Amino acid sequence: MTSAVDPNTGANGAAGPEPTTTVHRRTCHLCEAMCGLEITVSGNSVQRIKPNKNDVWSKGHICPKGTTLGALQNDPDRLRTPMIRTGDTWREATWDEAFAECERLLRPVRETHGPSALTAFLGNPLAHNMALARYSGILIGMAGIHHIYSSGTVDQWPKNVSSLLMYGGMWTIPVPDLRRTSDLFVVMGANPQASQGSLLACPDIMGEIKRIRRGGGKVVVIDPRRTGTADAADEWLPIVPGTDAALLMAVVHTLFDEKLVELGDAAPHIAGVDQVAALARDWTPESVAATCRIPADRIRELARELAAAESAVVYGRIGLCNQEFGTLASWLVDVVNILTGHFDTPGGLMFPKPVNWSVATLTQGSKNADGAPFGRWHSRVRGAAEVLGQVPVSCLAEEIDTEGEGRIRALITIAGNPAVSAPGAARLREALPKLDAMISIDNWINETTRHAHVILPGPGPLESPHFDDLMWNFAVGSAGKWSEPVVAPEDPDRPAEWEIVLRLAAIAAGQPAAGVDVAALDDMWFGVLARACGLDPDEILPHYDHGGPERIVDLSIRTGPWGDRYGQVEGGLTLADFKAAPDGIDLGPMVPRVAEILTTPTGKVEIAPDYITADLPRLRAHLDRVADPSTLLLVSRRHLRSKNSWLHNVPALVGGSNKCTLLIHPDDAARSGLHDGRPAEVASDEGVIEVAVQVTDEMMPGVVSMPHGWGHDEPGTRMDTARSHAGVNSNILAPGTFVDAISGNAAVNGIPVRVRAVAG
Ligand SMILES: Nc1nc2c(c(=O)[nH]1)N[C@H]1C(S)=C(S)[C@@H](COP(=O)(O)OP(=O)(O)OC[C@H]3O[C@@H](n4cnc5c(=O)[nH]c(N)nc54)[C@H](O)[C@@H]3O)O[C@H]1N2
Ligand SMILES: Nc1nc2c(c(=O)[nH]1)N[C@H]1C(S)=C(S)[C@@H](COP(=O)(O)OP(=O)(O)OC[C@H]3O[C@@H](n4cnc5c(=O)[nH]c(N)nc54)[C@H](O)[C@@H]3O)O[C@H]1N2
Ligand code: SF4
Ligand SMILES: [Mo]
Repeated sequence: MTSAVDPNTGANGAAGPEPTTTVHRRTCHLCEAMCGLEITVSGNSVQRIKPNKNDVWSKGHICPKGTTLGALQNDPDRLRTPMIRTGDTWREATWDEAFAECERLLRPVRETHGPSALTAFLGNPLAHNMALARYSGILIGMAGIHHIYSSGTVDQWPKNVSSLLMYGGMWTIPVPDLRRTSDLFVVMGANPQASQGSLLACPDIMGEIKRIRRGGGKVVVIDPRRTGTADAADEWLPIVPGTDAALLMAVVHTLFDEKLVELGDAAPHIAGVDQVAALARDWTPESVAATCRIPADRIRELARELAAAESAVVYGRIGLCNQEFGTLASWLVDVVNILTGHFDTPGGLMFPKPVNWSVATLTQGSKNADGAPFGRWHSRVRGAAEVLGQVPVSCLAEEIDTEGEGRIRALITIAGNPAVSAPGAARLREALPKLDAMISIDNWINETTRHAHVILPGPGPLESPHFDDLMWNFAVGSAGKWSEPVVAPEDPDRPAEWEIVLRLAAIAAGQPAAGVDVAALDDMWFGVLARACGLDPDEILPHYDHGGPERIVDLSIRTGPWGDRYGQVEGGLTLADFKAAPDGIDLGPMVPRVAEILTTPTGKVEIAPDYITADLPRLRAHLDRVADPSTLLLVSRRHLRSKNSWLHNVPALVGGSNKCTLLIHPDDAARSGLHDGRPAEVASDEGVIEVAVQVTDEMMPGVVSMPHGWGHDEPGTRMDTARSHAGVNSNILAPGTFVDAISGNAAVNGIPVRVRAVAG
C-alpha cells in the first residue's frame, strides 16, 4: 500500500491497483467544539479518525462522535437519491423528477392560497453545515415565506431576546472567556461533559474545569441533576427547575445590599444600574430559598464569592433557556457578570471577534433598525405574539390542522426533525399528513421526513468542504479553519446542497422547475451579501471563477476584522490563507470590545430593559405557587454520544450508557413503587408515555430527567439501527403552550408529570 500524506488536496483514489492512503485534516461539524480531526482514507473509504494534535483550535481534543463521521458517510440508510412518496410507497427519483414533483406540489398551494400557506422549519444541523447556513436565507426570501419556524424557539430564543435588548443585536451574545477564567466558574443549566458547550465554542471545557481547579479556583454547578460536569466540579447546588431567575435576583439583591457592585472597566458603557438596584430590593435570599431549594446563606455566599473573585464567570445555557422564565434567567446571567465586574474583561464574559461574519449576524436587525421586534403580528390559531420574527415552534401543528383562512398547507423542512424535537410532538405527528405539500432537504427518512412527499438529500458529510459559519461567533478565541472534502463524491452528478436549496428556492418562488438558472441565482445572492458589506458586487465578482458557499466564505473573511477587503488592506486575510493552513489559523484570545460592538439606541449596555423587567411580577407570583405534592418536574438531558435526534443510526453511538430512561431519585421511586429497569408510565397535561426507570441519587428529589431526541419506532422510517434502539419521544409530554412568556421559547424543562409503575 502506498502512502501519500497530502492533507489538503481532497484528491482521492489514485490510479493503479493499490488504493492510496491519504491523511486529511478536517474540522468536525457535529457540535460547537469544532474539533480538528485527522482522517485516514484508503482509496475512497475512511479507515480511521483521530484527533489532530496540531489543530490550532482544538489541539487534540475530540469526543466519540467525531470518530464516527465515516460511519455517517457510509450509513446504508443515508439517502443517495431524491425520494418521492405516494401513499406509503417511496421511490427513488432523478433530480429532475424530484424537482418537477416539488413544482407540481407547490404551485397549486401558491396559486390558490398565496405564499402565506407555505412555511419552513429550519433545524439545528443547518447552523453547522457550510452550505445550508449560508443559503437557507435566500430560500425563505425568494419563496416569500412570511413566517418560518425553527429549533431556535426550543433553544436560545431567550438569549437572543436579552442580547438584542441589552447590546443591540440578537446574535451579539457574550460568552465566557473560559480559557482564562481562573478563580470561579459557575455553570447553570448546562452540561458540557455531554454537550461539549453551547453558545460557548471552546474545545475541551472539561479540561478547562480541571485547569481552574488545579490552579486553586472553584467550579460550581447549579442543576437539578448531578451531571458529569457536576461530578467534576467542587460543588453541586441542586435547584428546582425554572427557579434560576429567582436565585439570580437574590444574588443581585445581595450584591447591592452588601455594596459589592463593582462594574470595572466596563462601567462607562453600562446603563440602568439604579433601576436594577430598585428592582432587586425585595428579592432577598430568604424570599426565594424555599422555591429554589437553595439555602439563603448559600445564595449570599455565592454573591460574595463572585464579587470577591478576580477572574470569574457565570455561564447559563439550555437549562436556563428552555424553561418558564428563560428570558429573565438568561438576562440575569449577564447582569450578575456585569455587576461583579466579570464583563468585557479577560476570564469573564466577553464578546467574540469572529474572523468571518455569519449570514445570520450580517443580516440581523438591530433594535434601531427594526423598532421593537416583538408582537408585530400574532399567530392565527393561538394568538401567540411574534418575537424576533418567530412564534413558538409548537404553533406549527395547530397552524396546519386548524381549518380556515391562512392555514399552512405546504412545509419545507431543512435539516430539522420537529416531529421529535418540538413540544406537543403527538399533535404534530397527526398534523403533518394533512399538508398538501411537504418537502424535506434531509439525508434520512426519519420521524419527520417520513411525512414528506419529496426528500432532497445533500451529499454525504465528508464529500463537501467545510468552514463554520455562526459557530465562530461563540468562540473563546478568534480562529478559522478550512476543510477540503475527504472522500470523492459517490456520484459526481449529484447536486451540492447549496444547489438544491437554490433550485428549490426558485420553484417555491413560482419558477418552472426545468429552467432554473442556479448560477445566476447564486450570483444574485452573493450580490446581496456583498452589498450588505458595503461592496459593489460588479467590482468583486471578477475575483472569482466559481460560485457556491466557498465564495461567500471568502467574502466573509475578506470583509471581516482581519480581511484584505479585496486588496485595500495590505496583508489582510482571504480564504486562500486558510486553504494554505490545514491546521487552521489562530488569531488570538478574546479582546475587550464592548464599545465597538454595541448597537443599542443609546449606545450603552442596557441592563434593565423594560420588556424583560416587566416579567418579574410573573416570577414573583411563581414563588407563591403551591406545588401539587404528587407531581414531579421533568427536565431534559443530553448524552455525549447523541446529537439531538439524528445520530442514533450510528451503531457505535447507541447502547451502553446512552439510554433513553427516566432518571428518578430513590425516594421518589420508592414513593411511586418504581424499580430500576422496570417501566413507568409518565403522564403530563399533554400526553402519556411509557419508559424504563433508572433509579439514581444523581437526581434531586422531586425532579425526573429524560433525554430528548428519541422515539425512533414510528412506522415508515428507514433508520434500522435507530429503530432497534428506539427509546421514547419525551416531547409527547411537553405541552406546546408551556413557554417562556416573553420569548415564546419552549419550556421543555420543569414540566409537571405524574409517574406510576406499569406491569411489564
Ligand atoms: N424536550 C426537549 N426538546 C428539545 C430540546 C431539549 O433539550 N429537550 N433541545 C432543543 C434543541 S436545543 C434543539 S437545537 C432542537 C433540535 O431540533 P431539530 O433541529 O429539529 O433536530 P435534530 O435532531 O437536530 O434534527 C436534525 C435533522 O437534520 C438532518 N440532518 C443532519 N445533518 C444534515 C445535513 O447535513 N443536511 C441536511 N439537509 N440534513 C441534515 C437529520 O436527518 C434530522 O432530520 O431540539 C430541541 N428540542
Ligand atoms: N452530545 C451532545 N452534544 C450536544 C447536543 C446533543 O444532543 N448531544 N446538542 C447540542 C445542542 S443543539 C445544544 S443547544 C447544546 C446544549 O448544551 P447544554 O446546555 O450543555 O445542554 P445539556 O447537556 O442538555 O445540559 C442542560 C442541563 O440543564 C439542566 N437543567 C434542566 N432544567 C434546568 C433548570 O431549570 N435550571 C437549571 N439550573 N438547570 C436545568 C439539565 O439537568 C442539564 O444538566 O448541546 C449541543 N451539544
Ligand atoms: S466534541 Fe465531538 S462532536 Fe463536537 S466537534 Fe469535537 S469531535 Fe465533533
Ligand atoms: Mo440546540
